[in-house]
Amino acid sequence: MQATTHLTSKTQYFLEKEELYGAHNYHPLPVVLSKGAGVFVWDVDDKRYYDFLSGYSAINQGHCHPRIIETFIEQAQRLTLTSRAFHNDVLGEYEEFITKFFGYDKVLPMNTGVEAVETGLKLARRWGYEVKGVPHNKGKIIVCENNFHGRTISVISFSSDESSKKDFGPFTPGFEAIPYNDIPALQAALQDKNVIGFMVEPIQGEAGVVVPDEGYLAKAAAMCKEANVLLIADEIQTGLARTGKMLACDHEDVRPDIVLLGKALSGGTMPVSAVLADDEIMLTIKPGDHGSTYGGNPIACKVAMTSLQVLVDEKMAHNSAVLGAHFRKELLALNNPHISIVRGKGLFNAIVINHPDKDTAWDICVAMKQNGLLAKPTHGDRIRFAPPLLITREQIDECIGIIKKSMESL
Ligand code: IF1
Repeated sequence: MQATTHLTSKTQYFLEKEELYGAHNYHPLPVVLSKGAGVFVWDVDDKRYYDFLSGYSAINQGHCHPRIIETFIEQAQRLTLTSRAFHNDVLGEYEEFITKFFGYDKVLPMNTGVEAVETGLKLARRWGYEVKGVPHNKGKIIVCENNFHGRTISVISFSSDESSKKDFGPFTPGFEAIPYNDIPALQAALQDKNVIGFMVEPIQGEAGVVVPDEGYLAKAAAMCKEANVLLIADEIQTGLARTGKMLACDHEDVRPDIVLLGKALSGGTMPVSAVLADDEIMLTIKPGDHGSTYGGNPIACKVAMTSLQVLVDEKMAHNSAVLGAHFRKELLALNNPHISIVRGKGLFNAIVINHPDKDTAWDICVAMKQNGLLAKPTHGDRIRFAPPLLITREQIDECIGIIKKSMESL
């Protein structure tokens, strides 16, 4: 039975509005937030919480980062959108900035993460037919079981999560799922000459922060190169300092053929995503072949440059690496019998709860909410812990105390 908590009248007021007028496509924790700053958020009763979800890693730089907000306001008062029908004085500056930042020839700017995923798949298919020479409409892209790449019909077509695809068919063909972190399975799949690409999360987020074996990405990259297959890294959640490096692929010095970015590319202010690739791939798309109304808009471009610069200036990748290791060590030191697994990289972590009552993970999150920390279960028995990357060691230690107290309260 899922634990319930006393809700104030203010909280109830907002929950009831959402229940009455909004689609029921989420099951949020019963908390109504109204303010955020750094690692903290406040609810409508002015109660303060540590945010250990960070907008699903879109808020790596912390809530309402002053430099990012200042950039947003400045550009919003100047020019918000030109569409790509005309040029503007921001897009080229941004394209130069981000391509040099990550070391790729070109960028294709989009908005949401799933649009970057769809764009990456279209680029791979275009390259497959026009450069690799795969017979038309015969191209295959390999993905991993338990993936999460977004919620469009094509992307859920290769999901292994029944709840995200049930009764949304018919689905888009041309994808083959193999087990994650399984080199022999990838080797077998790459035998098919019609394979164009391999799309993978360097760490599977939605699956509960599943970290592959050391060397998996490097071996996969080498095998893809050998097979003339594009490695497409979905760094939408693992990228931008979250795992302790600017990109999670950097842990193994892997340079993907296509990099997908989103979420923290805007520091949690607005949807900004990007696809990075070199000319051989990127120039297969010609004028008019692909685009979007808001893709590469001036606010997005300015905000993205500041969001990236903030990660560097405040050494957030280093902080993530150091405090992530400390956080996992302290979680293990709790020696709580209900924590069966602690896993992650940098400040991208999760615990797996082993308890006969399937609502335990939820109940722990409700208890942590009462004690001032917000986190949410994924897949029932896993709790993801992903605070903003500017958190301090003292704050981590306080949060370990909250987690300890909450787990012992059940
Ligand atoms: C929801 C999950 C996380 C992503 C990766 C692409 C996208 C996502 C690796 C698409 C988005 C979000 C979506 C959000 C919850 C959250 C999520 F639980 F759904 F899977 F973070 F793990 N690639 N992930 O993680 O990006 O289009 O959303 O901008 O849909 O509930 P988007």
